[in-house]
Amino acid sequence: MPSQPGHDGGPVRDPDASMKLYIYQHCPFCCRTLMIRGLKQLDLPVEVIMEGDAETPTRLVGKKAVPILRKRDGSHMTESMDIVHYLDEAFPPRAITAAPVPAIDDWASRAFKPAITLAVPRFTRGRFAELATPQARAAYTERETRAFGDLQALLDSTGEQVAALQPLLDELEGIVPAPGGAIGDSDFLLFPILRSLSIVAAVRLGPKARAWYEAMLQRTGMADFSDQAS
Ligand SMILES: N[C@@H](CCC(=O)N[C@@H](CS)C(=O)NCC(=O)O)C(=O)O
Repeated sequence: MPSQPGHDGGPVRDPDASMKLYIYQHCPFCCRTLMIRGLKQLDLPVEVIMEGDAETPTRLVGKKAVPILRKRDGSHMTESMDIVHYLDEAFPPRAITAAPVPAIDDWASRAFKPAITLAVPRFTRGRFAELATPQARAAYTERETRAFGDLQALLDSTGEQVAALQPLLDELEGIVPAPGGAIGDSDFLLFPILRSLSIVAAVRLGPKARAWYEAMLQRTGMADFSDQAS
């Protein structure tokens, strides 16, 4: 991946070239690792593993899971929040300075499933590098059908699901942090949920959540999925 200029126009750090992040572009857990990469403006190479490619992750970490980080010493680690903390410590100064916000952590634990259930059938039809071949898309669709059931039925019940999500989005308006504040672990739980929801055209964030989300998009330099929302 080419270097991106620092957000302030300044130089971009050039960490040890042996480090590499393996992801799926749609994956909310991988999103956490891309957040820390963006917040710290790390010139850390990113490789997309194809859906259906069990061989690569199994060779690296003994199981089919992303995200994966290849560390400086050439060893590999999994678990998104462990990778976030590892990268934050490996490249000072620390980006994560705020304490966790229990109300956000609790909200995220309740909102994750309904949000991902709305996003997943759309992910299976999305433009993502990990789905670039018919075989990869078929493997992903099969994986998500195993996990979520009939994906077409989920699409057909979008209206009911969005209505059921609305109280959670209303609740978020009362607890979402002000935009631009100090970064904490809770941000890594909240942002991937809202970014996943960007692929769902019928979901409208409240004004406070939208302000926080758009500020975080800018701070991380990340794109979301709103250009392929349906
Ligand atoms: N607890 C893990 C969860 C990671 C996870 O569930 N990743 C999904 C992708 S969204 C995965 O690898 N699924 C297995 C597969 O691809 O078959 C983390 O936070 O990193």
